[in-house]
Amino acid sequence: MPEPAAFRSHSSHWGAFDAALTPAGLAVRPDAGDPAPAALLRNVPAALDERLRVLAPYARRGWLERGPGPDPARGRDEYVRISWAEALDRAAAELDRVRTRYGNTAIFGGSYGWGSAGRFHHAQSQLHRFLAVAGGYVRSVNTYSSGAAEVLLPHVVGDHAPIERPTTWAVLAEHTGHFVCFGGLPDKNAQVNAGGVTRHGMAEELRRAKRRGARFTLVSPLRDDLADDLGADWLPLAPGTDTALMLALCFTLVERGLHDEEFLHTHCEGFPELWRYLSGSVDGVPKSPQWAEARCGIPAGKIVELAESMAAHRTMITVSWSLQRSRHGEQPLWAGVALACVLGQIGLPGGGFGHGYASMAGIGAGSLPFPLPTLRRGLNPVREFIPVARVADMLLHPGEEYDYNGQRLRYPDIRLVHWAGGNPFHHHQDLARLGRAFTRPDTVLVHEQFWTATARHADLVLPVTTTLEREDLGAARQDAALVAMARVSPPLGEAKSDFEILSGLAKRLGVEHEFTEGRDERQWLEWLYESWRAKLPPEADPGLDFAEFWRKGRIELREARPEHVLYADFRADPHRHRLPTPSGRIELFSRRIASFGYDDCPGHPTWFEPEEEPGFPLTLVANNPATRLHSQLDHGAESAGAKVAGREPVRMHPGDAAARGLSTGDVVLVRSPRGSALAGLVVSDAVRPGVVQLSTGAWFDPTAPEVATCVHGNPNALTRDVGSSRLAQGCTGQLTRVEVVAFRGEVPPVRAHEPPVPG
Ligand SMILES: Nc1nc2c(c(=O)[nH]1)N[C@H]1C(S)=C(S)[C@@H](COP(=O)(O)OP(=O)(O)OC[C@H]3O[C@@H](n4cnc5c(=O)[nH]c(N)nc54)[C@H](O)[C@@H]3O)O[C@H]1N2
Ligand SMILES: Nc1nc2c(c(=O)[nH]1)N[C@H]1C(S)=C(S)[C@@H](COP(=O)(O)OP(=O)(O)OC[C@H]3O[C@@H](n4cnc5c(=O)[nH]c(N)nc54)[C@H](O)[C@@H]3O)O[C@H]1N2
Ligand SMILES: [Mo]
Repeated sequence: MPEPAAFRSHSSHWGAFDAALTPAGLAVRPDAGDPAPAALLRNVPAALDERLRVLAPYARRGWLERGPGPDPARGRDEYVRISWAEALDRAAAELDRVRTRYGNTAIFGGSYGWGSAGRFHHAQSQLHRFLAVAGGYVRSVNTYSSGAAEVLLPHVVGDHAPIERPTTWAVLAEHTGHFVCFGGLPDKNAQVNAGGVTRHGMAEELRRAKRRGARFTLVSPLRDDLADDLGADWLPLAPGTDTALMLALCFTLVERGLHDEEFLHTHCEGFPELWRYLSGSVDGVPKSPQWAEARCGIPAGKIVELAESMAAHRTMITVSWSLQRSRHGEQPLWAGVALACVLGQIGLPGGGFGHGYASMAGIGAGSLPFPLPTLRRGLNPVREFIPVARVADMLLHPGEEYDYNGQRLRYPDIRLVHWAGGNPFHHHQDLARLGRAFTRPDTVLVHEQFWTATARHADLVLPVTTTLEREDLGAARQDAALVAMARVSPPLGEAKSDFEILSGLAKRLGVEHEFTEGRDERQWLEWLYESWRAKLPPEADPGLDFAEFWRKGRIELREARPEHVLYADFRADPHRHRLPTPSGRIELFSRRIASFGYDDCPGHPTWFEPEEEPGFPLTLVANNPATRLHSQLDHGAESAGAKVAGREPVRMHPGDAAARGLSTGDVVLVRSPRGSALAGLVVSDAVRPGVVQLSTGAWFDPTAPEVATCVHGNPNALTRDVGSSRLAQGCTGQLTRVEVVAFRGEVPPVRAHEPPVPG
């Protein structure tokens, strides 16, 4: 009998687990206390798959031979293996050349991306700390996740409370009578939480509500955005038309006297302005159920019935982040808030609205009352920033002006891009355009674990360890445990941690001590733990020193999930508990937004007719993937097992498939005005007619451009690179107009999972 493998505690954005290295590869066991471990755990062993790992530092041949400078070959060049010493010397010399010659405003260190779980080896924080001590960098603000919401919510409710302190699941399970779910509450997304999750509890809480008799309405183009057994009434609306439906619900409630006039008067600012628009006195168009039916495809009778049920029950309106990740994405969120105000249940247990339930496992799970061990990022002396999704505009249009949240800003002139922990050649829109943008800088530095499309656009690729090859502390604000993330494998090849790489660069730039503060990795973990512990309130002290914690593997941070109702105080006394908005109330009309004069984001929730693209009759939903986290571990078992004909599955309604002569298993060409992608067809009546769904994250594969922009099925080959509006400039990747046709001819192989260098 072989020795039983030693399982050690570990964690990921999709859950805690135990892992052991065995002769047969990495063995992964879900955390024993997790009631619903994520299927994504099946991808974890692929982290140690050597074929796709960057195993040594590499330089792009053109950059090595011709030196720094804009280069159209970036993205299609060869790579040359170099030593660590040479890689670090060259990277440090180039950082120094750029900052000396052009100043630190020529360095883009936004470096957006999820990286891995772990409080210390958080790639973006490490990079920001390093660039700050090296003189500063242009940063990015807001996220791809909820960029429109992050800018809009402070205008409407004063801060980000609906995302940071939502009513907890425990309260909803107990009190909500009717869940009205715009964008659903998909189990697939609640697998994930930034930083980790030790207890996947949402499904359980929804079932508790169901057993109590709660009713569910799913408003989404996809039927599987809410678990089957909840027995939801499915309203399959046309994507991008929620605002029309919400405005008509408001209209109906008021017209039938089902609105809460007092709440609108005492707790809201600007309902009279909104009503002038809803009633049609502004534009001659009442926002009636018939008006909405023509736009969203939900029958007027159904809309009236829904309005009546919402008024008759304790109703929670949930708006998923996906709704705001599109053109005019500010509007459905604002209209959702307005709808909740018209109903008047905000601040009541189980009533009101929520934004992002199920978009992340932690939303509604409650929040720790104290901070977590956190790496300080340091002070960045550079003031320039961009809204995160304007990265290609920045590289293509240095010096050009644009609008953002009432400010007129100018794009900086970037010479050096430094990225660690993100994959823009998966996450950004219109990847062919991003490819052109990436030819512009003098130098692109990328720290990566895998030969991703972003690594293949770098001039220097610096190989990074995965969490399995290093030690860290795993925890998230919305979770209840601190996990010792033990090392379970030696580093693959010559991989180093981001910390080690950046320490090497800092040394060469003469700021080693400022960066490391004289600690090695183990000492940092110990210091983060002990200094965190010292600041905890006595009742929260775990009573273990670092060595004891590390041996134990885990600390439970809190016993029970707290019960919290968003805006309970504000409801009870809107004068004592004013919201931090200009009026102190919820702003259904914002004088401040109106004063910006933006035609694409006026002073109250407004319907915009969709921008048609003739010849592209279908709407593509490019949602987050069920089988992986973004592009991470796309080659893992769970992700690979769902591919069709070796490509990302694209789902289509049977009627649309029949009209095009298509069936399940076909390789299809998805086209948009921006580009094209090959994908594998799945015919399904869970998809509304007129809609196709192709999730994000298949590794971008531009190796057969004569056939398609991407032959593997990354939807960002198709999406449009435009901001949500001049207000928020948020990511709009969720929705795009496309056509789908049968692919005829020889199907090119997928090369995304073949490294560009000899193995
Ligand atoms: N069309 C469309 N596009 C979208 C979306 C959409 O809905 N539609 N959604 C958007 C959203 S919400 C998001 S959040 C983004 C996600 O976009 P990203 O966060 O960029 O996606 P990931 O695949 O998680 O990329 C993380 C990368 O970091 C690497 N990595 C992991 N750990 C480490 C580490 O320790 N060090 C280093 N150096 N690297 C590491 C991984 O290998 C991976 O390549 O995508 C966005 N893109
Ligand atoms: N498994 C898994 N989970 C994840 C992630 C992942 O990559 N994989 N990513 C994480 C991240 S970073 C984020 S930000 C969140 C994202 O959280 P969300 O933005 O909520 O997730 P999506 O899957 O993009 O969209 C949710 C659903 O909205 C529906 N939808 C799309 N457009 C419309 C519309 O116009 N109207 C209506 N009513 N519905 C619409 C789609 O059918 C889609 O399935 O997910 C997180 N969770
Ligand atoms: Mo996200």
